[in-house]
Amino acid sequence: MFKLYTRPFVVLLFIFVFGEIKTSEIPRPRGISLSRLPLYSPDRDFTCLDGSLTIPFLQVNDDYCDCLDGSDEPGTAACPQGTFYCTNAGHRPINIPSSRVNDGICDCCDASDEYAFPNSKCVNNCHELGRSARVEALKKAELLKAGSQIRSELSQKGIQMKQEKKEKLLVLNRSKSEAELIKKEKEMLKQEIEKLENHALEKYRVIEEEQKKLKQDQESEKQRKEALDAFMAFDTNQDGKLEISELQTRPTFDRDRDGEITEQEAQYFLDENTEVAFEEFFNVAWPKIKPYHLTASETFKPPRSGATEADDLAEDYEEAVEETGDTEDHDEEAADHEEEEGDEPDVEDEQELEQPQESISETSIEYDEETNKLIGQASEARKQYNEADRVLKDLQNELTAVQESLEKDYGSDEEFAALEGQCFEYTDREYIYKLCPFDQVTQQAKVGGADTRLGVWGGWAGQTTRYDTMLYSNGASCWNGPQRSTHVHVRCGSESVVTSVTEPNRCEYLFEFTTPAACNPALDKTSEDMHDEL
Ligand code: MAN
Repeated sequence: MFKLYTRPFVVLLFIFVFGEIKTSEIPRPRGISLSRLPLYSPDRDFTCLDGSLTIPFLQVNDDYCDCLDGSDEPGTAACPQGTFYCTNAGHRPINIPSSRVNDGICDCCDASDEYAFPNSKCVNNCHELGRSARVEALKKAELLKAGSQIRSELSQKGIQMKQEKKEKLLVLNRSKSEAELIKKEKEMLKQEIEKLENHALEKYRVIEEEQKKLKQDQESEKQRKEALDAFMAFDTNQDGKLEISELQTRPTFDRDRDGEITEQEAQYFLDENTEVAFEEFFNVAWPKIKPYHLTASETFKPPRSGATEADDLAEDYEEAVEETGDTEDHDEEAADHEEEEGDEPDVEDEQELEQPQESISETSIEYDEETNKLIGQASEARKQYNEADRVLKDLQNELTAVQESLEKDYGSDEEFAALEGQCFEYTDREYIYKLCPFDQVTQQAKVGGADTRLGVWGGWAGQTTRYDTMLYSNGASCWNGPQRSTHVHVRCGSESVVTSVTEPNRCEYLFEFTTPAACNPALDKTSEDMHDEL
């Protein structure tokens, strides 16, 4: 026996070859379907289908509405809530609101809704329409047949992929536990050796401190000598004090370069004093004088062509100021820079770790053989620890990816799984769109530029059936609007391809996508329609 309900294409073939089963020849009241015929029996009174009233059968279709549900007037427009059944022999029967009966507009292809006007323009074209509908249905059934074959293969592949992922998850979990142990072990080794390394470096820290201090002392001695030389040179009367008049003789202090050094100009360099002895000079006057002094002496450069004297002075001044290293701004910049570097990713931290924990000196300390050996061993231990840490992180990432993938819904039979990892493009006049199922949707202007994300995988959002629409949400923000999002209609087709892209609302996109994965005979609408007709 035929299992008609599971083989729609066989049914269609049958109908196509032998023609439709004629249901129109059985007499029945106008406007009712064959299935309701037993409810309308002329040899007894009629009970409204909602049970509210029983009336003589003669009152059925008498163009007067008796029943609240309109069931006594299936063939007239008398009841506002009634429905009229068009048999449409040769094509599909339909129900129309009975208000459309005899309204001068052809609604049924068999013209049965316009019976009051025998000369109306309505003609019965059900056979013609039915024929082309059946050809269409046949084509669709063939597509469904071929597609469902591929769907089964895709489903098998999906099931296998899922199984493989489950197995991979087990392996990864085992590897992760091992990697955690290794990391712990490496961490302990590192800590042990670093302890020894630190201990060995301890004595060098003292030496380094001493060296540093010595260097600082030398440097401040140099500064002081430099200041003293300048003081003695400016103190022309050699009285151990620097006075305004002594500065006024030197063009270096002509700040406004007008050829004259006023008392105010000179006083500025003495920090508003009238005279200063060396200590005061060193503390308050020298920091002001030094940049000008350096400009006028060793850092002086001949003017560049095109540059004004003022430009040159400003440049020389800046260089000199930098050399003195006493401007707050510069210190702040350096601090900012260091902070930025502090935000750098792990790579740098790792590199740092490979160095001895605290750098002893960039300069001249030489470690003894034992210390060098310990530094080498500690550096190797840090390297191994970092490597173990990296392996663990990689495993964790892989594990998360497999877990996430296992949680995704690839269809009732895993039939959509194989689409993941592929991308499907569609180009219109302005943009190239890319659908990467279960991942994201992007848009790129044809003229180039960066991709705009139109959404990331957000799940299935079908209304009729769960798997007929995909949703991609949380895309790039729309200017002055919401985040972009995309709905993808998924339909049965012989191959996986995006057939159209539209933007029904600003920043809301609609893709039409066909794929054999959606050729599910269990959900086919055509087969249901054909059953109706039968
Ligand atoms: C871009 C594209 C369009 C979108 C506008 C909104 O031009 O993403 O699809 O409508 O931005 O401003």
